[in-house]
Amino acid sequence: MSKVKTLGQFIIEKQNDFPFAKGELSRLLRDIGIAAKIVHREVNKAGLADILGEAGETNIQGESVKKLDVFANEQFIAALSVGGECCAIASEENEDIILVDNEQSKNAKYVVAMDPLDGSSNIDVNVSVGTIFSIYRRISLSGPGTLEDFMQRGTEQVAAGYIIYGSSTMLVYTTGKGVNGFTLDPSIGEFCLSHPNMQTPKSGKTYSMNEGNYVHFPDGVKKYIKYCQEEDKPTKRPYSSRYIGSAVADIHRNLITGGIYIYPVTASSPSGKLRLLYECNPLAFIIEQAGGKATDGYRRIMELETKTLHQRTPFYAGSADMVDTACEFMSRFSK
Ligand code: P6P
Repeated sequence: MSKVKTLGQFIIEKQNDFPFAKGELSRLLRDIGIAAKIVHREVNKAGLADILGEAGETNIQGESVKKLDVFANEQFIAALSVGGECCAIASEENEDIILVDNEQSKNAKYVVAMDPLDGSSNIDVNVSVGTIFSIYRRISLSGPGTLEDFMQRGTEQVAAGYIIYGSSTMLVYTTGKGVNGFTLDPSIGEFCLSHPNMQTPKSGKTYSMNEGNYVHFPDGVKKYIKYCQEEDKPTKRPYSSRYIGSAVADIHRNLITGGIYIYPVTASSPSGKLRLLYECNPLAFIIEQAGGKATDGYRRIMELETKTLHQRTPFYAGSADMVDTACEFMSRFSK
């Protein structure tokens, strides 16, 4: 056990990196870790729906069974509310912000934006899914949080992370001083440091996108796909196409092995599909901190103006050299 460093130990240790830290952010990250363990437990038995009951029905214990994204949303809201360090929450599952109005929370320093269970349609086929979170300092001075507290650029994020519920459950986060990954050891119920100081390769051999939308892709993306498929040994092409349909899983794989994830504008998603506030900005923060890049095809994701809670954006993210090449194609062929 002596070699194992738990998430809690790591957070406290790193708290000293912030001279004025009084522990609020540390407690906020701890609260997220607690909810992640509860969601992990439910995600990992989702396949037992026949026994446990389908969403919207009651299980053999007579309890109502919730859809897992609803369950995950409730767990993260509960953990953040009880923890007292967050005054408002924005969630993919909720149209409007959720005010945390208990005595301790309403003057808390932070707000949290999250996608509680991204890719949840994959649950039924046992494919990895994830939670994405983004933490900002509030702009409003005191009292209940406000919508304005969330209308900040990604560069203002204090911390960001994701939890991937896959062959193992991992929590990966950054506070702006590098990226660290923790793997849940269910035997002790702790996230343990397994991927210290994660750095993504400058280039890779994987491109991830839903090529089923090819006919509606911008010309720059079409040209980039053909570039990925050309034979060229010096640049290790052709690349491999790997697309899981769960951004956290695709981004996590590409973060480790190198690669690029692209969700461009399409006919059904003319502004892109992914959400700026609680998907693209937090993933971009992590990817940049690991040495990668994240753009909308032209501009740095984290510099885009956040105008609405559920605003969508095209997303080109991953190994720096691959994102640069894809954006060159966009500049040349899709001005
Ligand atoms: P499509 C999941 O719904 C998600 O938001 C991302 O996690 C994933 O990469 C993408 O949408 C999949 O979308 O249109 O390819 O099925």
